[in-house]
Amino acid sequence: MREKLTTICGVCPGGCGIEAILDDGRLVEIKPLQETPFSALCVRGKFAPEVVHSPDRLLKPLIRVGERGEGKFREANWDEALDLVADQMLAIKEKYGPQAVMSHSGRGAFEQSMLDFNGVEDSVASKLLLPFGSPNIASVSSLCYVSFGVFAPMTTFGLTGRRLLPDFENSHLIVVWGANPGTDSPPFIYERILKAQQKGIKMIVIDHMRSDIASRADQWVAVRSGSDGALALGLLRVIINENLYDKEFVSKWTTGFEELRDYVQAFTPEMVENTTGVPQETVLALAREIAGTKQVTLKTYTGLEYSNCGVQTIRAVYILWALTGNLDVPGGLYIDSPEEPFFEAAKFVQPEGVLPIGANEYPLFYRLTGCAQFMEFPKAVLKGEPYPIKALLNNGASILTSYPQPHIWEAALRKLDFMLVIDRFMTKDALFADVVLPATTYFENTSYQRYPGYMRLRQPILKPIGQARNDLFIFAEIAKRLGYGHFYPQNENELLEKAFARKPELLAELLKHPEGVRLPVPKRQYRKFETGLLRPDGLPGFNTPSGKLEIASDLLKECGYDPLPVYQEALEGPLSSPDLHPKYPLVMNTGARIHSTFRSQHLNIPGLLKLQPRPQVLIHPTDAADRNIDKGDKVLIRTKRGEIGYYANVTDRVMPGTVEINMGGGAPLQAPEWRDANANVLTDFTNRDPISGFPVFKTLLCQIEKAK
Ligand SMILES: Nc1nc2c(c(=O)[nH]1)N[C@H]1C(S)=C(S)[C@@H](COP(=O)(O)OP(=O)(O)OC[C@H]3O[C@@H](n4cnc5c(=O)[nH]c(N)nc54)[C@H](O)[C@@H]3O)O[C@H]1N2
Ligand SMILES: Nc1nc2c(c(=O)[nH]1)N[C@H]1C(S)=C(S)[C@@H](COP(=O)(O)OP(=O)(O)OC[C@H]3O[C@@H](n4cnc5c(=O)[nH]c(N)nc54)[C@H](O)[C@@H]3O)O[C@H]1N2
Ligand code: SF4
Ligand SMILES: [Mo]
Repeated sequence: MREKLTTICGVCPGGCGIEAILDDGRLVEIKPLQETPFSALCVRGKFAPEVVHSPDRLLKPLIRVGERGEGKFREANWDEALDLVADQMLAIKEKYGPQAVMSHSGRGAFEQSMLDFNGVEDSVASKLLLPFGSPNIASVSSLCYVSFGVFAPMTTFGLTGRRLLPDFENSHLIVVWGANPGTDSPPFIYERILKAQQKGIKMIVIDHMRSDIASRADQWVAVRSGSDGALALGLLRVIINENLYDKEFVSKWTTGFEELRDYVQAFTPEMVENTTGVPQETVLALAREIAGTKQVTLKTYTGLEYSNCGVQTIRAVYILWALTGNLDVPGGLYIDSPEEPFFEAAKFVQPEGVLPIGANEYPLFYRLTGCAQFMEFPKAVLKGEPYPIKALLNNGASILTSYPQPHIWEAALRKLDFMLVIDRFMTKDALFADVVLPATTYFENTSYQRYPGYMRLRQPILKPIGQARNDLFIFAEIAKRLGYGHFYPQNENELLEKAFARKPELLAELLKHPEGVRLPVPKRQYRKFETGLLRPDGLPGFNTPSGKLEIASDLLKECGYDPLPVYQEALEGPLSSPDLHPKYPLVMNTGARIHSTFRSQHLNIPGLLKLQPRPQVLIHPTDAADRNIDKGDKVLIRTKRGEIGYYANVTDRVMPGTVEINMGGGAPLQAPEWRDANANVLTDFTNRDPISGFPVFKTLLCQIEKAK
């Protein structure tokens, strides 16, 4: 029997509104919903049936019987597996204290109700362990999003990046700097940019590579990766020295301008050209264009996060936007009103007396997220510093493909006393787990999804595959066994009841309108720093320690960092490593998104694999010719840290001397070529942004040769 249901795509947290077509209870097709907001379909969405019904799905709880890493498990029932998890956690607490148990949530833990009930705000780390007594809650925020979304905007404007909305529709110039909405799932921003372009709005893209979005731009500014800080400071120098900035704004609303003016003098057009590869004339023209155009908007993201000065670079770019009069104005970077809390989340209280790991090494990270920096996990497990970690609960993450130098992480996982993995598939991490629990796809779950000004209900359209469960109820079961089950909903009715406790009428309306319901949108108010709308005390200004937009940040200073948005040349790079550069002459970037994968995911889905069967390194024709490499050749990529095999994609989309390497490979279910191609074998565990602790995933040095 064929049926059509209106729902939300359940492959990833993108939340795209779709129509699902089922045949005898099997999902056979999904299509974007027509004429409702937030209805899109990314390339991967079309393959939803293959993901959901993949023969590789985990079907039952598993308990390890072999050695760690060996992959020998026996099937267990849910109660046995969950009891074992709780018993092991309590035994470790008894022996070492609660802080010895750590959690890590990844890119598979972003479902809306998961985030809401886990008390997650800006750092995505589930708070399950706080009532247990451990402060060691961590997440992929240890290497994604918070540099751009929390640290840079909080230290500059006193608000989070979630509230900084590019106003594409009303702008006269769109600058995309270190983001590629063209490959991103979900494709909502991409659609908005394309529509704005159709209206004739100009777009400039600043990227080390001619990405999808760069190829559609009016101008592509090719910058050496990791050197954007110097470019931003160089633009600021032109704008300041040529008096092109908003003087009234500067004098009334900022601190640290004088110091900035002195600091940027070193960033002359010549210096910027030598540092970034952007020609002097382009630096001058770009500065004058941004300052001379009214209503310039900005889209940026991870492209600026992974250098030795990621947080400071993003700050420099934000400051550039503010000084040119583009903050909180129509067509600029709009400051959204804070979201009204949707429902009363459980009150998770930070345990007293013990700091999470990484709090001393990364004080700003701890101060602004309250979480552990997971990059410090191996040290805590392997060396017991600052104290031993003995157990890890890992949900929706693939640590061994995502973090730099997997052998270090593997050693740590091997040494644990207990490890839990919750996933939809058997990951490499799971091979080291004591207990593996099967998670549903969101097609199998009851939930809801909020969008700006819109809301949808997620109604299950399929029975759970095998014995898979919604992650949230797995958390609820663990919490129940630890004595605080009331923090989580224990069944689907309770989930909706609790989530909509403040808005039962909205739930009733959503049940009538599965395609979605519009929410009231507050009227836009601009230049809110003038009217007291940015501060809780209602005074004009910004919600920072000084009350001003902090070009020189008090918070950074207090945490021991330079208060100005200073540039730091890459610690490993063509300008700073005369010893390494001759042997490793190519600048290596990793991890620009591709359509067919989501980080390590979907490299076992035949339809998606067909789109790009092999892991690629993008290399310029001249560099390829120098090495006798042709398109499709197998090549070896080598860094100081390791060597792996990839396939050459010879293309002028990358600049000469630069390569871009796909990430996500390195897990057991993947196609063999990908399974052996873990980009993080090449990256560096110790080379980090000192503020965020994020690893430097771009701008490292490598050599490439044709494989024998
Ligand atoms: N070299 C290099 N490394 C990088 C990056 C880079 O650019 N270069 N990018 C970094 C970035 S931005 C990120 S975010 C991290 C990604 O880091 P991860 O969080 O490890 O992301 P994924 O590889 O997507 O792994 C997510 C896992 O969650 C599982 N999953 C999916 N949905 C669900 C669900 O509903 N429930 C459960 N329980 N599991 C689910 C998937 O099967 C998969 O195993 O990688 C980082 N690593
Ligand atoms: N299909 C798909 N969608 C995804 C993901 C996925 O794996 N697949 N991952 C999701 C995740 S985890 C995240 S965090 C978001 C990220 O979303 P984005 O930040 O938009 O990520 P990318 O698409 O990699 O775009 C980053 C761009 O920055 C450029 N870049 C890299 N280094 C530099 C640099 O030093 N300077 C400049 N100027 N540019 C640089 C890259 O070439 C690339 O074009 O995407 C999400 N969406
Ligand atoms: S971004 Fe793609 S996979 Fe994710 S929800 Fe949307 S259509 Fe589905
Ligand atoms: Mo990410």
